[in-house]
Amino acid sequence: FSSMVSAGLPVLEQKERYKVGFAQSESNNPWRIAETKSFKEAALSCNWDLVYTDAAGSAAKQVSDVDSMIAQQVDVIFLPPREERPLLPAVMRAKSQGIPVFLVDRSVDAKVAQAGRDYVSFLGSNFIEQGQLAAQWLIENTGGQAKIIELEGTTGSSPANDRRKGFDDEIAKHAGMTILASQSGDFARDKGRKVTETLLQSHPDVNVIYAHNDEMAIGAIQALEASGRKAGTDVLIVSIDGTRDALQAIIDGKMALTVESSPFFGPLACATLKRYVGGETIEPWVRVSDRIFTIDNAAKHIDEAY
Ligand code: GZL
Repeated sequence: FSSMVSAGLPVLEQKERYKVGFAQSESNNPWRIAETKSFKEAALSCNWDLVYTDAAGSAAKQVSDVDSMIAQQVDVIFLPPREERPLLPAVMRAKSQGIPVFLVDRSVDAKVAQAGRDYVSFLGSNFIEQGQLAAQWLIENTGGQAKIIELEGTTGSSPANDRRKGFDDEIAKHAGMTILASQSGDFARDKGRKVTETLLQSHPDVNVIYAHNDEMAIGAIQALEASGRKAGTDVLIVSIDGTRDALQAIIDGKMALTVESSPFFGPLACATLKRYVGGETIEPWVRVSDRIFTIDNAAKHIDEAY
């Protein structure tokens, strides 16, 4: 019976149906919409009573959404913390109320909260590796010569922090590769377009754009074309996610590469919860593995994209 008590985490008793909270951060892009759909499908197939909230891009509202789930005494919470720090108190409050929290697709500041103690586990991709893969492809395909604009994701979010770290540390090893500017487009298409427009004014010599997600990359393509540049030839674009629009842009020769960052967390959440209630100790990081999409395989995978 000792396996049930894993490092002071709340214990969930076995029962027919669980009341499961999913506190979504926003629904402003295809990735978020695909993730939500995956959770709602999982709720049906996994016999959950799903309590769903949408914080509309506000970390503060996401905190109050989690608090309302605690008040409703859900059995478990799946949380994609919009930013690494503001959600920490809510994660701690859930634990103090005996509600296990699984972080999905984004994490919290590891210097403050620990998997296996404050929350059960982080289910998600390796964002540092995603940044490294994008950098390594560029190094191989530009001969180590590039003038780069970086479009960062949501400020303070773990994917933005880690995709920047993974990419920048790799690029720093090549003197011929310069990051001219790095600015947040908040993972949003139109902000990505606007930031690219502005940065093109101050860096007309740019020949590579690295976007932390496909939505901003698509926005960057719009800005490049509005400036009379040819996306894909005058400027190479590398990105992350693997959305349908990105795969189409690759097929059209406007984007060179996107590193997959799967949004389909529903089945993994269902399987991991089953393991947890079955008494297993869950590893602190349940890793999602990601593929790379280029002109060689984009057409083959576009039908599974979102
Ligand atoms: C990654 C996820 C990111 C996606 C973006 O797990 O947090 O948030 O890469 C989304 O498209 O906005």
